[in-house]
Amino acid sequence: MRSYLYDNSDADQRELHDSGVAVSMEQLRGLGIEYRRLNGNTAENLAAVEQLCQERSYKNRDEINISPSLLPEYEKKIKIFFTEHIHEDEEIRFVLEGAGFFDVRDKEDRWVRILVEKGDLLIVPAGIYHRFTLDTTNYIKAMRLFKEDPKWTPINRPDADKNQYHLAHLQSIGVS
Ligand code: KMT
Ligand code: NI
Repeated sequence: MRSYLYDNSDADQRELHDSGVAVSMEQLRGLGIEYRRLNGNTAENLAAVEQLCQERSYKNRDEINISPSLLPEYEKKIKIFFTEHIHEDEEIRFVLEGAGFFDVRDKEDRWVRILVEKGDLLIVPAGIYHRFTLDTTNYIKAMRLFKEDPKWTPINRPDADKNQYHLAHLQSIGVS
């Protein structure tokens, strides 16, 4: 995991877009982002995932393979993932293979780019504007954790500007 301010250049979304300004774990926590590094063996990692699910009452999980050949309707999905949106539930992702970028909005509404790689578990809070892209290797395999009834429907900007989960998120990070 590595995070930094996005450079806002017009280059391919899959490039690093590293502005050179690092964003610390502390700053990420200030945005409501949680992060765990799971670098044990498969059994140890699964045990850690089980524990997290118990703590948060998560009942279900699945695995998604994102690559041009593995994901049905790849082009369409990639566009949806990279369109700025919120969810009314947190988004927990554990990277099993490959890599990708989650971009999240900071307190000044700038993009913070978070590189996630194998072994990284990221919790994106409900209500935060974000988006996702693969990197130039074009492959990620991730476990998605969800409650019984996940509210994962993306709500795009600006439709979510007045959404109660978005407003609650802004208040929780001290912006409102
Ligand atoms: C999402 O909701 O943006 C995703 O599930 C992205 C793929 S998971 C690495
Ligand atoms: Ni999302």
